[in-house]
Amino acid sequence: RTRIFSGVQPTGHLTLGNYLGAVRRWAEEDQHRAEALFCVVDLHALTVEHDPARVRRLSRQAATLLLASGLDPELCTVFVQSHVAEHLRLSYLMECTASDGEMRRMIQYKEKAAAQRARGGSVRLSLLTYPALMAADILAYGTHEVPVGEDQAQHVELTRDLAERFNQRYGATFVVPRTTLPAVAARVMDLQEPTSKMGKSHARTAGVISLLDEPEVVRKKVLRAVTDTERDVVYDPEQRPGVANLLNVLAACTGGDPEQLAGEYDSYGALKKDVAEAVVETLRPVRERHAGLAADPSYVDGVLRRGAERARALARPRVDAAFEAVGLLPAR
Ligand code: AQP
Repeated sequence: RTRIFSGVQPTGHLTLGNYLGAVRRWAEEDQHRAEALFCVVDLHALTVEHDPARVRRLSRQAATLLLASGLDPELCTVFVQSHVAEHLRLSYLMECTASDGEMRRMIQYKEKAAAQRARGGSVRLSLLTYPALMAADILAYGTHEVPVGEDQAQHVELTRDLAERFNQRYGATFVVPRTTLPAVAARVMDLQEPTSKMGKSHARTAGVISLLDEPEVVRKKVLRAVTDTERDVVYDPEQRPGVANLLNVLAACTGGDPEQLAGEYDSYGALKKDVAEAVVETLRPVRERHAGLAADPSYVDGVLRRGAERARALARPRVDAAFEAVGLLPAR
């Protein structure tokens, strides 16, 4: 059976970008057609400056939001990365497989390291080695498909390279996984800065829609989205990224096609109004289910405990085999 793995970092409140780019597909498609594992990747949240209490709170919130988004623990496995030690064990073998040059070439590393330095902070070594842990997350489960947004595609490509290299050196151990991207909204852009992706750790939230934003807040953010000085509505991501982003979001929420939708509008005002309502309606069930689940943290804890048990049982034999393959003496 096809196996699917993906994750989300508890570095902020989940955004519309996370939802349209990844989480919605996990719930609507992936969990129904494959053996799927979805993970709150809390160890990755430690690669940048962090506040322990906040990471803890956001980890639980992310798990709750995954369930609120429709992940069904009867259909898939939902768990927290740090609960399954196999990720860290295998991560070290991935560090022994990758070169420092290929880590330094990662766009996310370059961007986040530059931002960290610009703030006068130092760059954690784990930010550089992040893709090794991500490769371990994926490869530990014999994953075939990794449903992510476009920004993570480069890391999955590196994971493929590492899997192939490991298999070649030490014998067939890992499945070589592939990325799956959504048809539209693979990269939702910040509403205030439509040339940057909408990110959950952005300090300025005016351009970021959180899954838990009240409808009024969503409307205000969409109506204030930056467009351009043209008047006609045309789908042109290169020249007119703000409008293209709104059309992509509308298409993703309504199941339409962004170019075709452009033809249906003759003003930005009308387009924004429809985008705002489409987003509010898309997020409404998530917000409602979240309220119920957040009131029952012991249910969420139980899901995560069972999820971690299942994940551990799936990962352990493959990680043990990898340890043996590289020449480590098995513990008997
Ligand atoms: N703007 C986006 N558009 C489409 N997909 C997106 N994803 C993230 N942002 C967008 C996808 O959501 C999944 C979970 O993201 P993540 O938590 O693993 O990592 P991220 O890409 O680092 O997310 P953020 O929100 O931008 O966090 P920060 O600000 O910390 O970098 C992934 O599949 C991702 O592709």
